[in-house]
Amino acid sequence: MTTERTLVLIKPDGVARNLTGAILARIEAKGYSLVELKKVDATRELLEQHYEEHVGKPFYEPLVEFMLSGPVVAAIFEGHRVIEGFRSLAGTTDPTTAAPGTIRGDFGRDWGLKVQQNLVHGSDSTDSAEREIKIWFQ
Ligand code: DAT
Ligand code: MG
Repeated sequence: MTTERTLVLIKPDGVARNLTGAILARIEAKGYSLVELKKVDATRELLEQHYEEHVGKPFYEPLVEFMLSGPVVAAIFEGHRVIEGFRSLAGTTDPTTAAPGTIRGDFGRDWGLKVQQNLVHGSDSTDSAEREIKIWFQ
């Protein structure tokens, strides 16, 4: 068994709606362990690194503005296959159609803005988890 780690962010919409506890509880209830947790006011520099794969896309600037609109909660969770396990728990990117039972499907919807306000971020591979954990927890 290999213990894997992932970076989870509760985005400004999740924090502003007081869903931090509910979201963390779902991750713990699935069986993953909290390793680190902090509330952060992200900077543009930090977000440029975090979202470097999306630079130049039409939603990039609205995404960065959204992530700067309020505090974020950053967490590291650990467990066997936690990267894909958390992505499954989070649901697909568009919260309108994310499956019921997922975090995005149960708590999110489209607010008619240029960016999907979808409550959470989770690393999508072991490489991005390692990279993102370094960015948020140096
Ligand atoms: P995910 O967060 O599911 O990994 P992603 O990495 O492709 O999705 O995109 C990062 C974030 O950017 C995503 O959580 C919400 C926003 N986003 C992605 N695609 C979008 C689109 N077509 N329109 C608006 N916002 C989008
Ligand atoms: Mg992504």
